[in-house]
Amino acid sequence: MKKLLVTGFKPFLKEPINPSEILALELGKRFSDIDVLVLPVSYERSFLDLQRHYLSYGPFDAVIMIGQAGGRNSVCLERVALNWSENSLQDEDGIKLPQKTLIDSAPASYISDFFPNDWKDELSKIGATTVSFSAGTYVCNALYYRVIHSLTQNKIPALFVHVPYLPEQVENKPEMPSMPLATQSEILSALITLMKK
Ligand code: PCA
Repeated sequence: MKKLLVTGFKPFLKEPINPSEILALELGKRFSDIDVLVLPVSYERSFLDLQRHYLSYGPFDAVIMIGQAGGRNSVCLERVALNWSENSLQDEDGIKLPQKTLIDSAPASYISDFFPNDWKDELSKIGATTVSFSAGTYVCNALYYRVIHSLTQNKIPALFVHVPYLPEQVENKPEMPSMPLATQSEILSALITLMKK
């Protein structure tokens, strides 16, 4: 039986909820054998919290990190973790990273190549799912990069998954796409089942 660590993020930027937190907690109830962690939207503390859990309760066979990507209309399997920060937004600690590499003298990117493109097709039968080539340049990408570089070192699968807004988050944003929680949850559950195989 494979042991998975699944993480979500707290709400950020004045949003009252973050679907990734709700999903992580729900998945923890659905799969009694996975470890679940909800992380602060902090460059430093998100990594430190994940690292502490990983080293204290491992070894793990895979890590799935979930985050919200408002504006996207599909669940995005992130193929690339980029060694770059460039974002005008502060994190919840008030930190704004300079426009530079996240880790000096480290590879420009890591590619999560363990999952075949077929997974996207299989998950798309449940709801819109795509393979994305940019996890952005904010806290999610920074976490993804540091987890692969410093923890998993590509020895076990690590995957970042960005999810759209929930319908209640876009009630006053008519142009914004969203996806019901039940659909997001079914896609993530199917993904976990694929990763456990
Ligand atoms: N999404 C942000 C950070 C936390 C989250 O859920 C991001 O995409 O970087």
